[in-house]
Amino acid sequence: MEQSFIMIKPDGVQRGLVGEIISRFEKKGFYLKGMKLLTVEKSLAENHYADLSAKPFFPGLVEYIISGPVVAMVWEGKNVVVTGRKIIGATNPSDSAPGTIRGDLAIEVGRNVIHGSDSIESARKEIALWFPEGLTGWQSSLHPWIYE
Ligand code: DAT
Ligand code: MG
Repeated sequence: MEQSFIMIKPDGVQRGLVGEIISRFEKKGFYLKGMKLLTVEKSLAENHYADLSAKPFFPGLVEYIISGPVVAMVWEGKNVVVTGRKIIGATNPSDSAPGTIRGDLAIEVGRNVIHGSDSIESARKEIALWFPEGLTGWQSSLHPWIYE
């Protein structure tokens, strides 16, 4: 089934939003397939955001991501990449709808509390980058209550 890489950024961890954020994905019906708390190496942050390396905000973005521990996760489910982005909300919290994570919990684009993969292809790359050790396999017994 489809998977997405979701990361609670250092501000989300410092602000005590880990449980709140995980809850939103859990309650939706997505399955947690990988999770770890880690302090990010600069090279990993630069690699993760390589597509943005020419942007003026890139150095600040990398400093932010390495400024404290993050929670790296893999969530699984039907359309989890696109639906995960909807749950997260628009990149700039000024534009994120109320009810979304960024719309409810963040104010500035440079402190927007969470990352989510933007396509199935980037999810595949990001999961390989952040979980080179692989994932623990398990199946939720709730499956028939969530999917018809
Ligand atoms: P998203 O995180 O919604 O996928 P993105 O991939 O375009 O957005 O950018 C990655 C992160 O970079 C984003 O979460 C916050 C930061 N960022 C993006 N645009 C920015 C801007 N104009 N100024 C400052 N930070 C920005
Ligand atoms: Mg992105």
